[in-house]
Amino acid sequence: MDMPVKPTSADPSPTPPDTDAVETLFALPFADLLFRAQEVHRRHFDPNRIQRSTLLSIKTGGCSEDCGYCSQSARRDKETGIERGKLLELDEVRVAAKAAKDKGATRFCMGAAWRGPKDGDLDKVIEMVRVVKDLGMESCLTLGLLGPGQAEKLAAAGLDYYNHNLDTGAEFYDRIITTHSQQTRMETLASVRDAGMKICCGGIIGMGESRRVRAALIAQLASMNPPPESVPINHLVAIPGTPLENAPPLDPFEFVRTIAAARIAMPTSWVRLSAGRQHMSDELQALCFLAGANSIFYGDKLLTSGNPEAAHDEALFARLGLTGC
Ligand code: SAM
Ligand code: DTB
Ligand code: SF4
Repeated sequence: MDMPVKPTSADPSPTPPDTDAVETLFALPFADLLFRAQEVHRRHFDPNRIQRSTLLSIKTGGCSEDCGYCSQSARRDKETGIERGKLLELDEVRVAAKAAKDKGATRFCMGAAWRGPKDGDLDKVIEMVRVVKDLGMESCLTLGLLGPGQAEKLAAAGLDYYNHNLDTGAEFYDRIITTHSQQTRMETLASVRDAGMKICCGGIIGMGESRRVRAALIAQLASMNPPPESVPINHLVAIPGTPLENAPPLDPFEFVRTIAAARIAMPTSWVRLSAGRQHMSDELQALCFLAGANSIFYGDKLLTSGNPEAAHDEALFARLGLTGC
């Protein structure tokens, strides 16, 4: 039977759950939580189809911000060994996007280690968006905070998605990042929405936050009106030299619970099993798909860290009867 791969409007989303309600989901017996997530997932998506996005770092390192998980902050490039790069040339982007398309990715996401783009840089990035669109792929950018008029320029260039994560629950935010507030990120998200683009917004799990903080993050994402079309759930990649290199290990089932809670709270969003897959077993990834994840980053690199080889993902898809979309 053919199942819809796009959200349907037949079943309007109920009132989004608040933090208490999401915490109640987290506390369900594992089998009950996964059953609930599967029910919701199957109502809106084909459970056997997974969207694939490929990432490219178009400007690496030297960032002014102090996000505790990130290898690209200028404050610790000696400790992380990340070399500062210049903005990539258009041809480098074209070659990488074409290779991603040939491997089966349908969206190409370009990330820059900036607090936010300067207007001159934005013009160059807009040319990159055109290159991606000309290849027939969906485009996504993550450039940091946007200034006045910048979201409109990106929308006018045809950008499909802007990625800007809330990263963690509001009450935990200043334990991880001090150089900007979560509120400023909400303002950028509002400007992206007002300009008419789709939003990709999620967070990172495994930074030493409590379950309550994880539930608050999911509730905050679900309360956006409308919720983000794409919700990346990253597992912290504990990068040597960053303040979070020794973050306490997370119970893998707690990560699966977070995916399930995101799926139930945001029934029609694409939930992406994002950073951290390189350290996950195939079995754990399969549980994440059962919990309602239906998108991945695909290709052997994220921004500065590794990701499973495309051939490995293809083999996993074949073993699980999954196909791309
Ligand atoms: N500078 C821009 C910004 O901060 O929005 C764009 C690039 S930034 C690297 C994009 C996202 O990558 C972050 O918001 C964070 O969620 C994720 N990220 C960065 N480092 C990570 C890590 N070590 N583990 C998991 N996710 C990470
Ligand atoms: C997102 O939520 N995760 C991606 C993308 N959006 C930009 C980034 C993951 C970065 C993982 C660490 C690294 O490779 O430096
Ligand atoms: Fe800079 Fe983004 Fe890394 Fe924060 S997450 S240090 S803003 S590149």
